[in-house]
Amino acid sequence: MNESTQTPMGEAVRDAMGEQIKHEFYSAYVYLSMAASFEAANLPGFAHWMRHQSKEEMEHGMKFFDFLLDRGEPVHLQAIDAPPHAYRSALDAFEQALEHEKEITGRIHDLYDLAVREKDYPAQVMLSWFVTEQVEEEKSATEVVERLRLAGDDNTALLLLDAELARR
Ligand code: OFO
Repeated sequence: MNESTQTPMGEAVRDAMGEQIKHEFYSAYVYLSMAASFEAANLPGFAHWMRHQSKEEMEHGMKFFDFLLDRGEPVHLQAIDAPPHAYRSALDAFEQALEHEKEITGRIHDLYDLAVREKDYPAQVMLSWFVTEQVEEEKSATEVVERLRLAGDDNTALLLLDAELARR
């Protein structure tokens, strides 16, 4: 292939974005694993929420993938770790989901810091979408965690919440 004629990205930002593709697809795996666990537990609404989330994560990964290609940079995909697959309860799964989102928020903020330090303005603009998105991601996981805590051991409340999440 011809060499790119575009303004090159700094190596640090390029490598960190390449790494973030892996984290986003790992997130997709985490949610897909949770979806399987909810399907097995006969909670299709929670499973639907997780499948939807998993698809969103793949879209996040593709945003980084396309951004690197749009900048004329190479993409070297990395191995994705296996996700956890055992959850004690719906609450346990959603608490893990929330913790995972907080970790991703930290990674996005680190990436943004790096783009600022490297004076990569297009990367800053692109990453600002992710900064906003992480607020939404933490909010939607927190909402379910809090409602599961309210439901406690009440299976009727759990099934009502399952029916509600099926409409996501
Ligand atoms: Fe859940 O936002 Fe991407 O990883």
